[in-house]
Amino acid sequence: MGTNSSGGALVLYDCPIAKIINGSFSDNQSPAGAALAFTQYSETCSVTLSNGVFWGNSPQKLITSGPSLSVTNSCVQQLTSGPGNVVLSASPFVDADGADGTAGTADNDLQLLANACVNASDSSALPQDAYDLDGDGITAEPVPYDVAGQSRVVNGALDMGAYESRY
Ligand SMILES: [Ca+2]
Ligand SMILES: [Ca+2]
Ligand SMILES: [Ca+2]
Repeated sequence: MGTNSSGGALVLYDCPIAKIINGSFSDNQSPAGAALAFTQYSETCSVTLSNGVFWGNSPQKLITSGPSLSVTNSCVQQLTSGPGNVVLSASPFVDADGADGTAGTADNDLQLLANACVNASDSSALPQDAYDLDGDGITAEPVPYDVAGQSRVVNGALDMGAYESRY
């Protein structure tokens, strides 16, 4: 969650070649690209969003414009072409602004409700466990944990977003 003049959550400068995998973007506000913005880009740049969840960002739901942008296997609030995307009609999160009703504070819960974002993303997009987070001596395996330190893949299939649900 963020508020910025350009790119509420993230601004990519110059010619980004970026892959953003399993991110959860909620309640970001910016006049230029609510969740993401790009500056000084050219159309030869390439940004891939895979397995993400985007909800409640405003005024634009995702971005206004940018380089070649590929959105795949993500839960989105507006129609986005690309394989595996799911268009949401309600918040996918347990409680995005928490008990205090304010986004971006410690009581927010961006874990997934039982919905179409669960078990519907692409585990082959997960990065390698380069830092051997699970200490098994194997780096040539997918990242084993979600953002909360729980198992990254549960019930045999990867969820969209930063938190893996128990569903
Ligand atoms: Ca809150
Ligand atoms: Ca490992
Ligand atoms: Ca799962």
